[in-house]
Amino acid sequence: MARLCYRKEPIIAASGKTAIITGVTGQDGAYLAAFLLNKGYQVIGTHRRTSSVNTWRLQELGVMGHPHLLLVDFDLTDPGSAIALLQKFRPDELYNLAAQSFVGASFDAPTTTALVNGQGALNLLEAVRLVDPHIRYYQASSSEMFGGVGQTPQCETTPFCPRSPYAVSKLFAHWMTINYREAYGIYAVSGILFNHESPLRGSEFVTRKISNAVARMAHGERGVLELGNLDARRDWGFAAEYVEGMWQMMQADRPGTYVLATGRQQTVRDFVRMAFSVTGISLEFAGAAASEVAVDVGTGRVVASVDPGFFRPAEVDILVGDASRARAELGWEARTSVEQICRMMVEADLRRTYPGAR
Ligand code: NDP
Ligand code: GDR
Repeated sequence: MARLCYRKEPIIAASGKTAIITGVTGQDGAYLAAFLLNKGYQVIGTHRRTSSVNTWRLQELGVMGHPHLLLVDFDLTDPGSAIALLQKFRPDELYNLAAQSFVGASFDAPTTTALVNGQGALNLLEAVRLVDPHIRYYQASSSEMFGGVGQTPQCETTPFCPRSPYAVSKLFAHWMTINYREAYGIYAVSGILFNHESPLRGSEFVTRKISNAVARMAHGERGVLELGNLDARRDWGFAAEYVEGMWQMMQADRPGTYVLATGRQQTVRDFVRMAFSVTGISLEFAGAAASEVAVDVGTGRVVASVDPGFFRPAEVDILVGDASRARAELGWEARTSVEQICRMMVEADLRRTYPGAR
């Protein structure tokens, strides 16, 4: 049962290495926990204190109850708690994945976003410096930091141009990571990851919102999928491969900054078309910008439409990455295409919506 994870003390794992993952209940946290457990790590996963911890992803990956996984509550915004966490567990590696990660929400909650994403990272870096500067630190940086730069593809030397409170908060954490590396010799790496998706993606993000709606409609639910900017272009990779890249960055001889991306770009409209095609529906798009709709060619029914309420105050039009450095120095490469990811997500949602479906 799930409560097995709430042991008071960890059991020493096979590799003898201990990793702390903040945000273990999120998409990447769950994949990374599974990956590290498989490598023989002792994993301490932190989550925020709530009345009921959100463990569905860890359960889907079958790692809840693993003897080498310990879940602990931790407040990222409290500097003393960061110090206590490291003093207690003395990890070899610390992966800071916890964040207010929804760009759209960061416009409504800029201060919380700054505190959790920005100061939270600084709290951990300070704790590393004070408790044990040999702890290796991974910072979950984001392609959103490139924002409106305009130049494509984006790589480690591309200038930043953040376009949301989320992106600004991540840029603060990114520069702090580099600063702690340079000023104190801490092994602190920053992974600038482009969008990565999976069946474990949160349902507010556009790919999962789409796969979820497609699955519901395939099972007969009526309704229209309402979306924001269909012209936004993103570089979508598979989350399970990106967490491997995080680990590879932490094993390199020297700490650095790395972009992980596929190098391909699609529009949100492309993803909508792809997702519906998994259930055999072909779409035709009609109308312009704020009033665009997607029509099921077979039935003539409108299945998706643009709702300007989902537009962001400042949009990022195009993000597409160049992961050459990661390929050359780490041997990391994205292997799964966006078409495969999209199919995987729709099929998982079909199963979840009506268990027993394919
Ligand atoms: P998720 O949103 O799936 O997970 C975020 C995690 O952070 C969850 O465990 C969540 O907990 C936790 N969290 C949220 N708010 C707080 C808070 N106030 N205090 C403590 N913990 C909190 O994100 P992903 O797994 O997709 O992303 C992981 C990291 O990588 C994030 O930092 C994200 O910004 C960054 N990133 C993600 C990319 C992507 O495409 N997925 C690309 C680039 C960077 P709870 O479960 O309780 O909500
Ligand atoms: P993003 O992901 O903002 O890139 O951040 P999201 O899936 O939210 O948006 C991608 C693009 O789709 C457009 N869009 C919509 N987005 C959402 N969520 N809902 C809609 O209805 C909708 N319609 C169109 C958005 O405007 C945007 O252009 C993700 C997060 O994981 C971040 O934490 C991470 O840092 C970046 O990816 C890289």
